Amino acid sequence: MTIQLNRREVIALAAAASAAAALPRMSVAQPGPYIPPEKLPVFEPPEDSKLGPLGDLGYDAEKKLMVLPKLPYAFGDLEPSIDAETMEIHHDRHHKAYVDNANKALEGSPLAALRPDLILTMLAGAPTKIREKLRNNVGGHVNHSMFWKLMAKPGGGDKGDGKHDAKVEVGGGEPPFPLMEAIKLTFGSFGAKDGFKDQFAAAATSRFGSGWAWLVARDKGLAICSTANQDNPLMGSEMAGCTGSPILGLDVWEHAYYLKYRNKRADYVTTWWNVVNWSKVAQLYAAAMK
Ligand code: MN3
Repeated sequence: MTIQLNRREVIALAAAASAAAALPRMSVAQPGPYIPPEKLPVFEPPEDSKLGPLGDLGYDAEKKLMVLPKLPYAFGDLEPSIDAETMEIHHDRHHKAYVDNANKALEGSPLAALRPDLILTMLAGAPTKIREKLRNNVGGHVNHSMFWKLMAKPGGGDKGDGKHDAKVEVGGGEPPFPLMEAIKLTFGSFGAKDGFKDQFAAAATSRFGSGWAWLVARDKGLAICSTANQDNPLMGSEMAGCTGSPILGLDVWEHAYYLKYRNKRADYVTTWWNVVNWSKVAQLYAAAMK
């Protein structure tokens, strides 16, 4: 028999499991204190993480399983910014490992009934036994699912000049209105010295070790930040050191660039601008501003 849980029941179950796991360990004979259900902490994930415009982030709702999403382009399409071999290993091996390990961690957990992006929003309330595994692997899964969709074959960007088929997503160029105006307002300029691109690149290159650089929308404005490992701003500032709705993310783990760029992370960041899918970033921005 399959037990169908509604959203509220999933949340209550996760909270109960978390509270139980958080209880101090006692000797075997002593039962832990009873916590009445109404006293259990409630971790309420929002209806939407604002990542809706990205579509499926690699989740099979029927089977309640994370799945490796197909790339929206061929391995070699992002060359010369990112080489085909790096893309293949990054997607087929690294991302797949996050998916497999996320499913392993979620086995038997009511959290498996939630979309991966929503799991991130309520990670602080996840049972301590699996929290770090979810942090690393559901985090890794969402981060990479986002990353692939926020890039496109270089093409100068869709500037609305009629030279591009709107259905064909193109990388590079500049953000469309009104995101461009918001970027200029917040960071001074888009591409001029010390403007947005420089500030984002600084976040990417100064992240020590493995992590991500992010452009997030929060409080009706924009901010740049970076997170360690596979943390995502959706996890909140306490856990990720950064909060907001992520609208652009750059993977700065060595596996993302080392084959082609070796230790030159800054060069990888510089050429990465040529594959950024600004129309997708703009859609995330619009969703976050609602
Ligand atoms: Mn990666």
